[in-house]
Amino acid sequence: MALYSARGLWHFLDSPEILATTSKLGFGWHGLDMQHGLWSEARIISVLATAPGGNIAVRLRSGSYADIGFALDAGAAHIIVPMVNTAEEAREAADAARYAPHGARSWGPMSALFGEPVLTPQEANDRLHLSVMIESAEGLENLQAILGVAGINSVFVGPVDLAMSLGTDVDSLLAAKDSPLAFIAKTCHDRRIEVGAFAGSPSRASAFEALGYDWVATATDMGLLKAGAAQALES
Ligand code: 3PY
Ligand code: MG
Repeated sequence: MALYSARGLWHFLDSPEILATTSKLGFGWHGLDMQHGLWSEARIISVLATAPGGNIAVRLRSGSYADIGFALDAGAAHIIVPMVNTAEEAREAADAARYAPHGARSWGPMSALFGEPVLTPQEANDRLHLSVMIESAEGLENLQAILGVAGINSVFVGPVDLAMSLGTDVDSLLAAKDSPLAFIAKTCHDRRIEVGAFAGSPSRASAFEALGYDWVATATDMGLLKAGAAQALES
């Protein structure tokens, strides 16, 4: 079963209001981007304290123990770790994200401050969805080893970084015969691991879905704002 029921919206702007407004429009999930977007730690904490957690994914700045611990303490149920290039990096992320005996996360049920129930370590481990980003030639090369790491729930592809790393561009990568993007989807599915991708536009979202991707970010808040503004000016 797919992680999310429909296409997602990617948020660069750190706006609880945009999140609240768009969350009523039927997107299947919302990605909050701390790596390239404006989301600060304070904003993530306030949004996770009030927003329904189930369909929010937080893309972290890095896979460091500190960044992973921060987002989970703040109440994130799904974290996306960028640039996971080796099995070792995947193992470090999986370890940081779960409490013993499945990992080495430090106890931090900060969301209890906002009235959320305190999850037991087991409940927190079970609830967590950990996605690792494949977005480099090295990550692609090490895909099988990365997928072999216990505790990785899904893969999220960053096609822009991947294309740059492979010396091509996203549309060529999507259109390529024997595309590495198709290889990633098939390899994940062979191991019963779901695979998502940042698409950034509905047409690219369709292209990813045609390659078998389970969950895609179909648009960005900034993209929609610009497109809407341009359309208003034209008409
Ligand atoms: C990429 O395409 O590299 C991304 O990280 C998308 O945000
Ligand atoms: Mg990237």
